[in-house]
Amino acid sequence: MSAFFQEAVETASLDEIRSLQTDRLKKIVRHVYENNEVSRRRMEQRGVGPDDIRSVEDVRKLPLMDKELLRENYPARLSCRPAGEFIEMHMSSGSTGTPIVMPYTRADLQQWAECMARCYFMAGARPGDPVQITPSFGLFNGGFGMYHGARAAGLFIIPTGAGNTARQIRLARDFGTRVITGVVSYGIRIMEVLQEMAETLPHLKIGVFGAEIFSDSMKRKIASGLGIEAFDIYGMTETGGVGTLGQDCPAHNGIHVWEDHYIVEVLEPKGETPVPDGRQGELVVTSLTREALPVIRFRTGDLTRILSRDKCPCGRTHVRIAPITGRVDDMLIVKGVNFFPKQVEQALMQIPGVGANYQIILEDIDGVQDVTVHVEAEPNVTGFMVEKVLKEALGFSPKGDVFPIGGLPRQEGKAKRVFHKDKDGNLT
Ligand code: DLL
Repeated sequence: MSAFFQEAVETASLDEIRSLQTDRLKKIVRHVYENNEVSRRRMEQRGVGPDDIRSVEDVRKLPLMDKELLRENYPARLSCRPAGEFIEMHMSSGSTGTPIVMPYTRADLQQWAECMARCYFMAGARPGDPVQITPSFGLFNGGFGMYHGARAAGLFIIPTGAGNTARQIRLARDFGTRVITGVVSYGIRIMEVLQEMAETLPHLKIGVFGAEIFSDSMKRKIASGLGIEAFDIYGMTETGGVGTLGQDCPAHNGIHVWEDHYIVEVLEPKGETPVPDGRQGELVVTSLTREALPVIRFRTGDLTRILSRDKCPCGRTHVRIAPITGRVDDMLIVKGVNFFPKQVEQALMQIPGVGANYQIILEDIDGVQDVTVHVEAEPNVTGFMVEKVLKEALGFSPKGDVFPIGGLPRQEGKAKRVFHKDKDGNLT
């Protein structure tokens, strides 16, 4: 069987992709302009309309949008279709009050399933393969997106949802799960429980994980701990959910973004100036094929860079971006040093005997930011070893505290890694 779900489009030439993007951009801008008042007004304020869009590059003429705009227009005032056409919705709550809602028409659901099915195929899943879907089935898009995609890819779905890891392992063993999907920290959880139970899952070959920072050393740890090939899947509520923005392929050299469905730009964080290929910036995304709420130049808040626009050894031609470094607002500044939580993860995971759970704790001591890293590890790992590795990686030395494996709290869903400690010692 072919290694591709949709070979013609996944391997289309650069010219073909550009011409498809141009056609689709013209259409989607007209669609949004004609069917949504808020968006039309925003375009008019910028002095641009559908007739000004003649090529992909003209995307730059359009106004940028952010999460705030989506929140202000809760529940669905940015929709371009009447609510009677919605057949599903998902929502992300984030840390501040008003949630962001993404409504789906029938066509939107199909688009999502197609993107997600491509990701499964790219990871090596084939019709009939048992896939265990471990994100929650609810407002979070992870569970349902992986479900819709698995339907389209013809997989055998084991929709376990989140939690009850011992039961997950039992089902994986009894049904021969070949593909497991989840948020990164749940992959870690399964790995730990398997180790505690002294079990292995010989049928398990493929892990599709995302939704959280995923450093290369964490990828290696999960891959060897579960005996699988691990893939990094990307997507977000605003673009239509998990898998819409793509995944890495077996060459593991960047995330292929599905360019027939999305245009990506990398801009200076919070600014408007494009950064050259290879340089890190904020990813900005335009949905080309969504009906209800296509985002136009949406500031994702995620930091990445364009890795390559060349044909990949896997045969695909869609642009590759680097794994996400972190969010624009995630950068920590301690003792004059700027760093991202991902750098801490990358450094910690290189210490033999260190577990996969950690916390970065920031505390204000007399106006000076102090940082302590808590990490789970085997008894042979000391705080001094942790401090030494962090000093090499970051250029300054946070305090390192080692906890036994299982000694740090776990959350369901996305793991929180950075905490602020207040005067009374409470972590928030
Ligand atoms: O997290 C979609 C998803 C579910 C992706 C399951 C992968 C697996 P949201 O809850 O809207 O949607 O959060 C989107 O999560 O802007 C990134 O900051 C982060 N994120 C998603 N995938 C990755 C990844 C889902 N592969 C936000 N690596 C995004 C790093 C990721 N961060």
